[in-house]
Amino acid sequence: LPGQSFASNQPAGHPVPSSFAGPTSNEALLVWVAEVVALTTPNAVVWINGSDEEWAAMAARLVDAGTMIKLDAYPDSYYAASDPDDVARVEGRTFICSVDEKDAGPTNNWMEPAQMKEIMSDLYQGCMAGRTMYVVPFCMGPLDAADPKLGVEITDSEYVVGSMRIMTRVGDEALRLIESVDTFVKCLHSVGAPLAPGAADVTWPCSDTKYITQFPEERTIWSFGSGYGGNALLGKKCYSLRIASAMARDEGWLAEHMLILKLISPEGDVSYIAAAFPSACGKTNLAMLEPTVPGWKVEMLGDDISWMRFGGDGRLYATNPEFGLFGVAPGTGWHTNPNAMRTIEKGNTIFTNVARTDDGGVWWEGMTKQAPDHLIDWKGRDWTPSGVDAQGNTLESAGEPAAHPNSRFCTPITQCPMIAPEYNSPVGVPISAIVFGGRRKTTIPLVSQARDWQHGVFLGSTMGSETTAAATGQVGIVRRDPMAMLPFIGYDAGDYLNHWLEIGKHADQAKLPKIFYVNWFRRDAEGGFLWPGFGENSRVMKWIAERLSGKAAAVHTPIGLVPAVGALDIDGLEVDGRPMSTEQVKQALAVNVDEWKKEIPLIEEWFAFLGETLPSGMSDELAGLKTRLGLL
Ligand code: GTP
Ligand code: SPV
Ligand code: MN
Repeated sequence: LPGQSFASNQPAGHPVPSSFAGPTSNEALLVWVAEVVALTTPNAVVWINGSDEEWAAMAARLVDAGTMIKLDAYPDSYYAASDPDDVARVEGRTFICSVDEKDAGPTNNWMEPAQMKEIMSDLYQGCMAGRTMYVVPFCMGPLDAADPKLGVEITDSEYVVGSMRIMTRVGDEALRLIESVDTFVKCLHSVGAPLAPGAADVTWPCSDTKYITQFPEERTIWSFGSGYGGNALLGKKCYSLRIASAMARDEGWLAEHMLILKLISPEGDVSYIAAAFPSACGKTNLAMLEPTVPGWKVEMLGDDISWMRFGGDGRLYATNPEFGLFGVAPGTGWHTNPNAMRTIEKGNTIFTNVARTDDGGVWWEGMTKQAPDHLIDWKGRDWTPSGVDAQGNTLESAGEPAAHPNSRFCTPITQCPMIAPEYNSPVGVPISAIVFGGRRKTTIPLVSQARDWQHGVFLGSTMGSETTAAATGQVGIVRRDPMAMLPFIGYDAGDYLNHWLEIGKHADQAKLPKIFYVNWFRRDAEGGFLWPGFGENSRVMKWIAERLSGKAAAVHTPIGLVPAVGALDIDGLEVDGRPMSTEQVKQALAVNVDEWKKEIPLIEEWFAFLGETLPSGMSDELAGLKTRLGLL
């Protein structure tokens, strides 16, 4: 089979081996499945129908094979440990293979589509030997959407099937839609570890060679070599952000790395808010916020991805394309995110790279203040808080965290006790505020508001954040992460910012969401967090809601509007059991001109890197900021 033509649109009538015919009459799908079978040579092909019985049988086989461990502490929950070298997204191996190099822009890796297909077709050749190939039809977003976004993931990983089943709407209903709509995104995934006849399998097959590749013009995804999260669950970042952002540019909507929440005031006023924070910077936690401010309530609609389009009334409506939560485990506990704990407790969860307790439960750093006396760490080794065993011998795991910093829980969104009843609405919810936020030790105040849409786009475009364990590479380095989308923009970043400006221009200005910028992660001189975060972030959300309703006061600063003295409700706010001092609140909110003067060259360097597609509106905003800081 010539690698080049494989998975491109084949003329009808291409011979389909009858044994792979499958439960569909969709010719394009059957042809594609047959082509992948011929290329990857699996032992068997299984079409996933999405039923509970199907998963029960599959999970039982996975437990028998040692791929997953059944957890006694929660119903129908499983534990998987990845290969220690396959623990996060691999941005360096992620490509946007647009036809034209300039359409990938300076922020993406690029290779000519034909060249990439040749390389990957060689890798795919026979790569499923000895394994079962699964065909997973899925729908991103509600099945009754006017324009359902469909996909089919072909994968040789049972872990991927089990996770896709939680994260997306999988199975027969999606397949029926694929038949009637007749357009779907082809998502090809292999762990890249063929099994020789009679050879023993490992618990987490993967390959040292990894490629995560998007072909935006063809709306096609090819992934090879990794079984982990965003590398392998192709409905998530590859489809719903990289491919969807290119669709959204063409069709006039937004595909964003954002949570969606519903904020309800004591009077019952509702604001829907979307917020973009980079990976492992607080989306899941804010989405499940349990307010400490009396009378305020939050409900969750999504924790990672938001698709937003204008409704007939001129407002921007958001839907969550996902159906599950793939949340960061470390830091999640009853004192930080009780709603996540309640969601997990209900079961039906796949945990990856967490630690296991002696009673068949799970643990990770931050779940409880005190670690249990004994754990099996994510590498399968004995672990104790002291690093010594009962005999006084130092353990191999000593000094290491018990759970990987990017360990995750994968759990159905419907189990979340504070999910908004309208989460499954095919039209979505009207967004009143968009919040950007990074992880910054300095400079960025707790909260500020953009003066207008263009200024808000500027704030998002210049956002910096410390890197986290969600992607491989060094952690804690401040990098620019526009709208928290740096690793997920499926086209040129300057064009992306221009698309944001266009969205603002085409709308009724009064109906556009107001834009805010937050930072939960500012530090004091001793390195401690200035702001207690988590439930206390409701104080910031309250200020945002009251800005929308015109109730809260703000003062102009060179960087935007910040809460006026007394406008942020800090009534009863305590840190470590003591009232938070007004001095500390001031420090969290401070706009420090000297810090901002240091930020300017970083923004200039970033804008220069973006190059000639950077919209002039962004340079205008930068010049305005410099003027206000007294630098021009
Ligand atoms: P992805 O799923 O990777 O996109 O991440 P996310 O943005 O959903 O991040 P998540 O909410 O899972 O938070 C990541 C880490 O940040 C966890 O360890 C949290 O405990 C921590 N975190 C979240 N909110 C706060 C906060 O308000 N203050 C502090 N100090 N830490 C927080
Ligand atoms: C992220 O890294 O932003 C995630 C996890 O949400 S992953 O699915 O791996 O992309
Ligand atoms: Mn994410």
